[in-house]
Amino acid sequence: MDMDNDIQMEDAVLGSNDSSNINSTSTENSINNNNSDIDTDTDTDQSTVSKNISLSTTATASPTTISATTSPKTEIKIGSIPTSSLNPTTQINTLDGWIEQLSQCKPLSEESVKELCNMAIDVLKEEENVQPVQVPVTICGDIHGQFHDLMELFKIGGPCPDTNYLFMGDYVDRGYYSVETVSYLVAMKVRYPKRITILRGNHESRQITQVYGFYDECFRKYGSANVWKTFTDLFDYFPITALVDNQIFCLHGGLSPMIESIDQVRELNRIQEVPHEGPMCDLLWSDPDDRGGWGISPRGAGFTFGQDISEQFNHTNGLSLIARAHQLVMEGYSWSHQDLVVTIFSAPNYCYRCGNQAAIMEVDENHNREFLQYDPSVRPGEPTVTRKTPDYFL
Ligand SMILES: [Mn+2]
Repeated sequence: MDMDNDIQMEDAVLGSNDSSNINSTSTENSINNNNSDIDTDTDTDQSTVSKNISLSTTATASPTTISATTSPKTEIKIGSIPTSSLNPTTQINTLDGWIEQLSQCKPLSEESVKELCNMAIDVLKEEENVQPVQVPVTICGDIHGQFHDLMELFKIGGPCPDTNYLFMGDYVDRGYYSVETVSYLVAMKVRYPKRITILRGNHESRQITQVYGFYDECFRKYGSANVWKTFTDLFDYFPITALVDNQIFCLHGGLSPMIESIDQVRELNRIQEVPHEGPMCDLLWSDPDDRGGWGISPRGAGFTFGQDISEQFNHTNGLSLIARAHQLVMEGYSWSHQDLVVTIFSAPNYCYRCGNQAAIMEVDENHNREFLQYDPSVRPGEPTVTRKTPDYFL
């Protein structure tokens, strides 16, 4: 069966500084804010990418603590209450209140987002580029602002913190609820830091979110770009990979020709905007491929890597598996490279129209793996149309 030719299997392309490098064959779509349809005009999209390249040059990592300009000796955290001065019980009560509000898909106030992100920086800055994770853990792929499907994920996989979770990035863009989705996951991270791990995806970036929805959603829901800036500043602190029991290497995209060993990932300075090229970029952008060796990625960032590359990397690092996300797969998960690599995608009916199942992967104490697949949650008033191949193609 042929899929619609405008259903795209890749979730983003990156504009480069040289706009002539933008791959003209990329079929990138974006959601039109005014209706549930998807704009399939690639020319429009490429010009949007180009436009935002110049925009993004002004976006740089900013310090998390801003000194009061009037008194250089006193450092004052932005936000109503310096969160470090709250006693633990008050912090937990505050977080539980936020989680309760967010679980009803109601966004936090701008002030609360600021406070939450300051708390999250304190937690995430202590984590490693290769964050160690213990089994049992349930590993999840792209969410892309599909908040109700994230709630369905926790129903299928079991509530956090009873179940440990590892999310492999791409919380924002595409879906209608990026704000609620990323707020919820960050609040859960701060509330249960040892129970949930949230890695960075290629969409957790200033440049990409200006093109694929999160920036516009923040502006629409808060009336300014402040919340977008707060979150994108936080994204710089997200760990870029995780290592489950020294055996399963988890990351959003894939391997890099500049990274042979996991120790080299540990040496990177990750606290920055996702670069346009180089090892950190590749880890968040690359894809496995049927062709051997390294290939040029149609996304305009990262590389494709063949089975020989995966074999060498897993052998060198004593791994049994690379688990990654980043690509739409119709069953929610997909093996490649003779089971050396698995792709997990956790946004069912991606963009409310792709008709795919979602999946998460449970890894138990004995390293047994089980995939749980699920379909979109049903909710009144939301687009539920799934565009399947019209009958006349059959
Ligand atoms: Mn991605």
